[in-house]
Amino acid sequence: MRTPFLLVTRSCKAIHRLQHSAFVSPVSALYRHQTISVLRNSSTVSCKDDRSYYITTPIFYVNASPHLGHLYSAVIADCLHRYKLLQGFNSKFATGTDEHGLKIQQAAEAAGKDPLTFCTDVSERFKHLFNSCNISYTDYIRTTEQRHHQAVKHFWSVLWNKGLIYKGSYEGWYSTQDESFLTALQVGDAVDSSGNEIKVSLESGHKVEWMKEENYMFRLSAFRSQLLDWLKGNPRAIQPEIFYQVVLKWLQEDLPDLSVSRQRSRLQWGIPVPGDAEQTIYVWLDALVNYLTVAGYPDIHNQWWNVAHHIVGKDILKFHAVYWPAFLLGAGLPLPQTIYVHSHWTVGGKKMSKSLGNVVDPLERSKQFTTDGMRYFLLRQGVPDSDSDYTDDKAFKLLNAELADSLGGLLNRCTAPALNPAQIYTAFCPQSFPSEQGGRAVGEDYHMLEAVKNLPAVVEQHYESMHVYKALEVISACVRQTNGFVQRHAPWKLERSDITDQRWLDTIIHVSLECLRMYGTLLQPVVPEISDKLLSRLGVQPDERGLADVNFLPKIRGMDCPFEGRVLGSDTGVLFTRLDNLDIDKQNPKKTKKAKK
Ligand code: ME8
Repeated sequence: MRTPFLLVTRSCKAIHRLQHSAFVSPVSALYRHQTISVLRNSSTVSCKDDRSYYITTPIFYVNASPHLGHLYSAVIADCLHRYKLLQGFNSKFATGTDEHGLKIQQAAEAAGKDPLTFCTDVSERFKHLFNSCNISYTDYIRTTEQRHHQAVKHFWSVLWNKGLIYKGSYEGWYSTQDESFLTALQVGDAVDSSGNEIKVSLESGHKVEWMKEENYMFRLSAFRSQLLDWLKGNPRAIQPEIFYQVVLKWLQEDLPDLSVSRQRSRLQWGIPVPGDAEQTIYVWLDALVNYLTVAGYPDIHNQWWNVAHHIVGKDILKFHAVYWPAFLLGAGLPLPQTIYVHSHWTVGGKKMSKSLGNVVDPLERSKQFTTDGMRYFLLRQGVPDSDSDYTDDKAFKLLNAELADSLGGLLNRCTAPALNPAQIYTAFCPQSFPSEQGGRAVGEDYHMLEAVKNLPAVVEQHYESMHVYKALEVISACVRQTNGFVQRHAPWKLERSDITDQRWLDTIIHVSLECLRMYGTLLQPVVPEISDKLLSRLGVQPDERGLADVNFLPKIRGMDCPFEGRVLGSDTGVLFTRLDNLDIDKQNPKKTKKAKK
């Protein structure tokens, strides 16, 4: 039974190596693409059923409404999920809400609602945002669900039965806002808005309080060397690398045992410790187990749990890269394959906060910029390694330049009735554009073809490492090159009555449509609606949109092009309507002004 699986795995690796070699050697002949494409096709067939992929977002606290940063976490995960589906993986994608803990208990009290009603209301707001923004989750988990309670209790019992949890007492700092315990070194002095001296977390800036209570402790200290071994043996387990280094550093410092419960008298809103009704399970232990709950823990989690990848913001790295792997090692479960970490969005250079009045509502913005516009902006401008700054002005300029003018303009040119009166995928003429120079195409045109041919491998590498902005950067550069190609040869100036001119005109359009087909296919994970519109207009059917089908410009290699001669799709609508920034200012005068300060 084992051999076929190994064979499949090896063949997938071989394909990956080949794709990589195509990327590092851009001078490769156009023929090589064909080889890769055939292999890709076979890889999809042979690996499909064996290739599962499980991606998660953090589950979001329901103490406040969703903001731009939350949507960012979800859009990154959605992009990777869609990309894996395009590669032929069987992908599972979980998101949801984190509903227990003191912070939620207090927020519900302040709202005058019972906690569950309060959680349901806010959880629905997250769900609504994600549905509106095409976040194609396959499971939406709420920690108040029964299936999750069962998973957490089971997980706790496993740790308890292994002697990894003991009754002790905790004395130290606690931040309710972060639901986190802190050492004296992590705490500093500050003054609150009423002028009172307070202690705050140096990392988050949130207020901390001294607490002393009897509770259960997890033997975190016992896992330090195992965690170090894991990371040293898996240098790509935490990406980007700067965050991997941060975690290594943490593990070289003191790693005290961790309090994993709170007294029920202080925290009622949570899952009781099995066998001790006086204690409530610590909200982070409860929350982290959500990833297992969705995988089907404790009964049927193996298929998904072996292939888990987490997307997390930088502020919750320690919980995911230290506590969570330690809990999993304790429970005898595999560790996540990758923890992808992203940095934060600031607004006008400042941290988003209610008191500054600069919280960006992603739902409102996605109505102004369109859902795909919002997704494109976040992924094009969001850099995982460092914080990115949001302004409306940046968004509208970027979207107008890259989606409306560059990509939309290119489609318009190739499909305009003036240049393409038959409204078809025009024919490619090998005499006009031979595989080696000698026809009417010039050196720059061959460079463009080389860049577009290599695009899938380059984009794939960037998607795999969560550097989506780099993938979009190279796609955008290719779109510009294709516009340059059209501009250079000015097909509108060609003499249609001359048969060679007509053939060259058709070839220019054919090559541009092939480029657009590549862009539409590769952009699907980022802008699914725009890509659908683009590919439909090119007449590319839904079953021709996988990464294995992307075979670029086969005619130049003397092969058939299945699209040549096809009638274009009938939707002639604009791909992305130019945004008017005055509209944004009018609709949202106060917030826009503040954001620009
Ligand atoms: O931390 N920019 O939930 P959360 C980008 N419930 N991302 C941001 C951001 C910003 N300005 N602000 C927050 C929790 N985020 C826990 C997770 S998982 C088992 C439990 C990101 O609602 C943040 O980094 O406070 C995190 O990844 C996510 O939003 C959820 O934050």
